[in-house]
Amino acid sequence: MTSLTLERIDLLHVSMQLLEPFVTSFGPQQQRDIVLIRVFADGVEGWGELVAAREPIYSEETAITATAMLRHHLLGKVLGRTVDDPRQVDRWWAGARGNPMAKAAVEMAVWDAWARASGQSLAHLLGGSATRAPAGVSIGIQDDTAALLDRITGFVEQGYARIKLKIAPGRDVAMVAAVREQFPDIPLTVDANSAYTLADADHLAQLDAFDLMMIEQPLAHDDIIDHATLAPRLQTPICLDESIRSAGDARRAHQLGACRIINCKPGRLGGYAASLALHDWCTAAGIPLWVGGMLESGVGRLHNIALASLPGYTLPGDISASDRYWAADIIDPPVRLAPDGTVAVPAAPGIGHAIDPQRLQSVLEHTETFVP
Ligand code: NPQ
Ligand code: MG
Repeated sequence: MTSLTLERIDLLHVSMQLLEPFVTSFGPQQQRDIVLIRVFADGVEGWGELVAAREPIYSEETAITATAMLRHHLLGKVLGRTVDDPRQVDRWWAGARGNPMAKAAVEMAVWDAWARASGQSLAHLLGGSATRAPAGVSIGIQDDTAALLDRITGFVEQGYARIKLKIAPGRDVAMVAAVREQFPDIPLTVDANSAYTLADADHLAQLDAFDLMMIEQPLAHDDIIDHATLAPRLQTPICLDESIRSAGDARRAHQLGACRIINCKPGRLGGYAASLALHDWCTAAGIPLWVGGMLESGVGRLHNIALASLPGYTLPGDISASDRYWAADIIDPPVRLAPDGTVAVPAAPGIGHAIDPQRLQSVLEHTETFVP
């Protein structure tokens, strides 16, 4: 296959209720307003997912701002164009700064369309070769430690390869100590989502006693320099999430000693071109990577799993099964966790699972269609 012309792009506005509120240092989230992107190109469809939250909590983008950017600034740069290589899409955004989640949603849909049109899995198109990927689970802040221990027991019984706890001031050292006492051997990490400052360095160092794989984003969402000051005061490796928005950020963070591990969320990076650049740079520099999660529907979930098949993704990702978040996912079949703690990397063309039309209809609020 040599080219695809982007004839039409739909924005499908869906609203999905999480099985349970997901509580982080940002506060509780119960409803996901998800915008799915469907591109039509030469008889194939491609699907992407806009991962911005309803409120500007994780980053400045929201479902509303990202949709406005698509309508007014971004879709016009791609509609009607012919792709010879899916890497081109990222270059078409030149001149439009920021808004990585909006850009990623469309770019990823084009990669899916390209993979389907060329009869290959998205994982293969991206350069991945793993057929299964280890899945971790991220557990929100619970009402009390007993409830947390209960949740962990359930996920450990399901076989998850790694447990991640959300921490915040007042819900950290004692809570992690109780978890470690009950689960001495599970691979365990914590994610602070920027809830601390450098003044908490001695307090955070108490977490060194619990053999954590990493502490994720302890300091400000846009900081690299203070993380470099914190890092030598902790034995626990720092993983950066929010503050790595490009391969260049990874290079700068590495140079300063701000982190030893990075998670990649294609939405945060602006899509696959940037995610592949991050992957290649981190692999060359010896920085372990894992794929993060944004409480995606099955569409975004399958994109994340395809990315996790690349060789640099050596740590379990937040690529949980569909039933971690949804009573019924919009993909058919849903993503399932195997007892060995892995999920399958689909081998079928594109993202590899069908969209369930009835399920989609039941969560769809409205559709916008754009043509050149
Ligand atoms: C993280 N995700 O790694 C994020 C944070 C996060 C699975 O822990 C709505 C949309 C609410 C995206 C809450 C996980 C969210 C969100 C938290 C992302 O930091
Ligand atoms: Mg995180």
